[in-house]
Amino acid sequence: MERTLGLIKPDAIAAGHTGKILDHILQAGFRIVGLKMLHLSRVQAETFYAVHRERPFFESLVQFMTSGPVIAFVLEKPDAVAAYRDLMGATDPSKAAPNTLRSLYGQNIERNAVHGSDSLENARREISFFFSEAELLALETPAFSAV
Ligand code: FUP
Repeated sequence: MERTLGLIKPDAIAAGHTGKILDHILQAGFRIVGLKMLHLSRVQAETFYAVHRERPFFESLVQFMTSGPVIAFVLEKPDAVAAYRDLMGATDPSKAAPNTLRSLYGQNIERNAVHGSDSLENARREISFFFSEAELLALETPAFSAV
C-alpha cells in the first residue's frame, strides 16, 4: 500500500470543480485518508515549490498558489504515486490525455487544477508538509478471513 499527496489548486476551487475532482478520485479507487482546506502563505508556497525557485515561472506560480484556498489530501492505493500522476495527466492541460483531471479542469500550464507528488520520497515530504500523523487515518489493513 502506498500514499501520495494531492492538491486542488485555487483555480479549480474558484471554478467550482472541487466536488467533481474528489468524486473522480474516489471513483478511480483511491481511499482519502486525510483532507483539509487552507490558504497558503507566501512562505508556505515558496517552501512547497522550493525546487522550482530558480525557474522563470516561480514568482507567478507562488502568486497563483496564494491567490485563494487550496484543498490538500492524502490518497492511499497500491502504487498511489504513479496511479494519481496518471489520473492527473500531463502538467500542461493541452497535452494531458483525455478524461484526466488536468485535461478536464485545467486552464493552462500554471493554472492546471491539481497537484500530485512525483515520487515516493516527495510524497513523504509533501504529506508531512500538510499533515501531522494524528490527522491521517490508520493504514488500511486487508480484511482477514473468518476461517
Ligand atoms: P507537475 O509535477 O506535473 O506538477 O509539474 P512540475 O513539477 O514540472 O511543475 C510544478 C508546477 O509549476 C506546475 F504544476 C505548474 C507550474 N509550472 C508553470 O507554471 N510553468 C511551467 O512552465 C512549468 C510548471
